[in-house]
Amino acid sequence: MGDALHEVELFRVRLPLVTPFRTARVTTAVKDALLVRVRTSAGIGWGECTAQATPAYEGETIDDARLALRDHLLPRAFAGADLGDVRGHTSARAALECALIDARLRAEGLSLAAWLGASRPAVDAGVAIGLVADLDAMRRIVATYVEAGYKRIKCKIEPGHDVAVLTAARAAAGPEVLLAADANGSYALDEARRLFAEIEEIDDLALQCVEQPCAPEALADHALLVEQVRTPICLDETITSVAVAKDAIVRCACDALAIKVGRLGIEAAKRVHDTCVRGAIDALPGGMLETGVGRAALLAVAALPGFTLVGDCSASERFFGVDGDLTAPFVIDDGKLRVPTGPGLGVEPIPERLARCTIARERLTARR
Ligand code: OSB
Ligand code: MG
Repeated sequence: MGDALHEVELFRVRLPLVTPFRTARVTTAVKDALLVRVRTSAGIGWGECTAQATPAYEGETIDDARLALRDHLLPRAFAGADLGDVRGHTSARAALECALIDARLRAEGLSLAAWLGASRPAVDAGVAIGLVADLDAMRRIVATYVEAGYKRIKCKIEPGHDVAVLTAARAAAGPEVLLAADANGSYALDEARRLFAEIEEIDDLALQCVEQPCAPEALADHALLVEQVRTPICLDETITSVAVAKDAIVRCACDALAIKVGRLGIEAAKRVHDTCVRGAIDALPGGMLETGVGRAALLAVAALPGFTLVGDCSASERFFGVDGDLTAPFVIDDGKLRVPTGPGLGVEPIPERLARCTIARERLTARR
């Protein structure tokens, strides 16, 4: 961004979740995040590191991200040096990038969405539902979200808990709502083939897509599935960089991409979006259980025109309860979430909430 970086504060926050969120790989009972607050020559900016507490979804954890920031990324950033010689640690880097962009755009009075050239005033709301043992309970949850106006319901699935989950969700959701499945890479290729054979036999299931059926590195397996099944395949975990996104597209390993701004960073997310547009590949905005800080960045990016599919943009209440988010809550209105219009992210943590949720805090400067 060109601005001199003076000081960084890292806030490790912990927010209670309204209900535990179970995927094929991990159950999240409380939401941990690392907020990055920068002070630059332009002013103050915020970013959220969306790495999770455990390495079940991606290798990089919150603790990894903190050390990568403290020991590698921030010393370079304080020195005004390029970050290009640090490999990986994309979530740590993304949080810092977001905070620097936020500070710059606040100084310019420009919203992140406007800066990105994203002009949708609001984004269609979609919600993710964790695995629940009791299908009757799941039907009630689905009905609640449909009632709230969500346009897309994404059900977590795993081998052994898939077809019944999706059938119950479709029955509760009715025919209008988009229904998707997210396997979080939990199927071997032959298991995935059986899954698609079964779901494609059920009339009216009409899945929008299945997210990440096989392992993140299994590009060849996903390419086979794209060739052999009718249901659209969406890659999530696989998409760690612009180059990998291009690779997945040229190898025909996906019909759609879930673009995670928290993981890729704002500029790379925009570039993956542009790659999807050029390659005529569908894209959806992917969530990471963000607090309001990360959710603001997610919505600004999701306002870009190449997001052709409804993704994971849900209201603050979904995960944190009515007044549980760190920022003023994002609310669902007529099936949509408004894209912030204020300068930068357009939101910031409410000081008392932040203080209440912070479990560790450290201040880093150029001289340590
Ligand atoms: O696989 O899409 C995923 C949450 C954390 C990490 C990975 C994923 C998810 C979700 C929730 O599915 C999406 C959301 O934030 O609504
Ligand atoms: Mg996913």
